[in-house]
Amino acid sequence: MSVSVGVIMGSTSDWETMKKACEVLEELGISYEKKVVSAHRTPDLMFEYAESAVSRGLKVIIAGAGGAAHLPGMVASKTVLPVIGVPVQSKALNGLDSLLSIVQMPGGIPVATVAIGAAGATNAGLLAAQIIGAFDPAVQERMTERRARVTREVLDNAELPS
Ligand code: RP5
Repeated sequence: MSVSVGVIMGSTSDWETMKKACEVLEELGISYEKKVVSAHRTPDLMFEYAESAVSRGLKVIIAGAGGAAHLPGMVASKTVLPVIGVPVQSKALNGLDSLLSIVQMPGGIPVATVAIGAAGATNAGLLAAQIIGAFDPAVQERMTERRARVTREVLDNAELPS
């Protein structure tokens, strides 16, 4: 059976952030692959990855990058699969550069952009699961159970020390 979600990132230095997306996918039992694919350093590989994604059976691509973060937008331009962009927190500008590079796509080529850094990567994993879950009742059921667990955990810890 083919892998459902492709998790790609511009550099090995993005892994610390992007592993949050993979952790969520693992928790929800969604098959995924992970790979460094750089828009700037390996542009031919990026094109090949995006162009072959549909035929390889991927359903969603999560792409994380920092700085001049072209990866999600360029991948989105070469596939009709939904692309979720994760702005990795950069050193120089704290990820604002990554966010603006990813979120400000011109009309016609969408990238679903999440928050900067680890929270964004976690949400990218969840959003990918929700997209898969819309067509896979078992995944949707696991998402529903996860939501209920998170709610329970908050309610169980709602009381603050006086
Ligand atoms: C981007 O440049 C990567 O996505 C990474 O966030 C950033 C820095 O890359 P390294 O210099 O750490 O390889 O392409």
